[in-house]
Amino acid sequence: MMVDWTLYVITDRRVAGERSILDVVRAAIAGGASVIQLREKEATTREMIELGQALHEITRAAGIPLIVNDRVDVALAIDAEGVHVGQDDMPAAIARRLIGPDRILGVSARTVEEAVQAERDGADYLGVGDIYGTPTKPDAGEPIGVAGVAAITRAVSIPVVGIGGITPANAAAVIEAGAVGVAVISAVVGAADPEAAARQLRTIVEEVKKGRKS
Ligand code: TZP
Ligand code: MG
Repeated sequence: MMVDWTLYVITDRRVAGERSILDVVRAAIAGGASVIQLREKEATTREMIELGQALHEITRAAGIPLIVNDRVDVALAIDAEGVHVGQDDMPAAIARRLIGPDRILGVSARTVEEAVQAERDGADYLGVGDIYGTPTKPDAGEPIGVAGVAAITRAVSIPVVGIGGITPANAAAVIEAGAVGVAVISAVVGAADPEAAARQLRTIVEEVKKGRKS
């Protein structure tokens, strides 16, 4: 599956607040989100499945992939296009074995060493960060900055998506450092107007990518 990594939007019901996360995701897609990740750290398994099925209907209709954070079982149960594992989750090589060759495998990396190992273990793409310091993941560690992103993009040949504290003000630098897209929670899910926020981020990323090609 060819994936457009430009704007990768990650769910968080807590950040969505009073609003329905499904409505927020619909708006994000209308604004140009090209990948959706189901990431709900405080949901029960049953809630993950139900939310995942509802999200999958929306992403399928839009023709974009749904990736499930952490939970290989949930990804398989809802027939999601992919799964994303962190360094404390199921080892990437085992996740790859369980999901098979065709589903997308994403791995979080914050160092060159982790990135190279993830590529070897069968990752299709990397989520690299925390880049700028995030309000959303308390255990994200010290921000790695765009220099960290550049070092990793030089070391691997799979696509790198930047994550962590990304906003319209700092997104361009992530792409200039070699990432193919930006992954965000707050900047879209927490925005007053998620559709407009997504559109703005997408435009910024596309502008930098256009300049890189010519
Ligand atoms: N991994 C590294 S930073 C982060 C994750 C899941 C949170 C990103 O959220 P935000 O609100 O876009 O900074
Ligand atoms: Mg994880």
